[in-house]
Amino acid sequence: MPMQMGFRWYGLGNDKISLSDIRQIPGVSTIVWALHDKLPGEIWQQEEIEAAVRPILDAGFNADVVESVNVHDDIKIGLPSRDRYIDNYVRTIRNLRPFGVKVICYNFMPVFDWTRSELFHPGDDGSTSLYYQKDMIQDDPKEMADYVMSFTEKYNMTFPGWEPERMARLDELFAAYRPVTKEMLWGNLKYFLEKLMPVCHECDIKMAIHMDDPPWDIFGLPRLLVDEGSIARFLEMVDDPYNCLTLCSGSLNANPANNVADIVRRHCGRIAFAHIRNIRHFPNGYFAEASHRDCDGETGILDILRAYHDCGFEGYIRPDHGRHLWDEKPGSVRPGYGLYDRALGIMYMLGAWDLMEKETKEGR
Ligand code: DNO
Repeated sequence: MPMQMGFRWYGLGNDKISLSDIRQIPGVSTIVWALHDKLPGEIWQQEEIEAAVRPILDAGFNADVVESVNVHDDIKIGLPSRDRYIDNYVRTIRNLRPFGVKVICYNFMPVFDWTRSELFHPGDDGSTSLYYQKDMIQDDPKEMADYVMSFTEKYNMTFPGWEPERMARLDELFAAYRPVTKEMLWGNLKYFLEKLMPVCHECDIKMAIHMDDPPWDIFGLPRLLVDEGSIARFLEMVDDPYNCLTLCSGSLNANPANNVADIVRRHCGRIAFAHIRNIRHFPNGYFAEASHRDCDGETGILDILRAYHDCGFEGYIRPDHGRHLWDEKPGSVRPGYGLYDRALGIMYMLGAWDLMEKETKEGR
């Protein structure tokens, strides 16, 4: 099975981009989807899955990758109630099986998913992108959470991992996570995955953990998947072919010490899903998200693609966040998930990939 190109789509009525728009981007076979109105811990029912997947299949795509089935906080915290939520997760996996789902992307970050200080930061060329200003994400999570939530309220959109129901209980959540050390979080992740592996085998569905974004502790909350060492620990901890990675180049390379191409070469067999994103670093430690073109950032996009190609990567790949271009403004586009820059990113990746394929075929 060759590598398959995916595009993240938020669903009918929830994404301004249409499936027919995506159809016109060359090379996309997979729609990366989810039930975006589900809270972490809820069971995804078959009728709901069917309603979400039907238009995707009808438009000629596969729906092989779900991003995300979010993990309930009680599982991450390790509360006795976790078993009930793990049972729900198992039932969701079983319900996804008849629709041909092959990979579930999820994360194990406490409280917040990805974290940024600015959603539409202007670049030199007039585009905007997600931006991280270190000193704004330090002591008090309220300011950042208020900024993100005021955006979602103003423009009437939800972000996965930023459910208003959870954000309204921020103090309570922080208090619940306070006793959870990094080692306890590792233990809770192991417990969760060990319970899931049998059903993953039964359903032929891989669990693919997303890297922590950014890859360091924030607001005193521990974060696990941050570098090569922690990735190796994760894979050994539950050493099972269904325990896999969503290797996100941008998340990892927010720490410039992470060489993503090396990590790909070391762990390619366990990467089920690749997120490709380029980061531009500033000397003060701030970073912005850049176009996928190698020289527009420091992530090493071409080396990463070559590493995947050399390893014979057969998983799913998608452009990750793009910049917002042309008419894409706050409210008309989800931060990071516009149409244009992700489409350009796909063409860049496929250009490099096709050339490598051609060279291999011709023995060059
Ligand atoms: C950011 C995404 C993440 C990812 C989750 C997976 O845009 O890459 O939000 O979907 O962490 O659970």
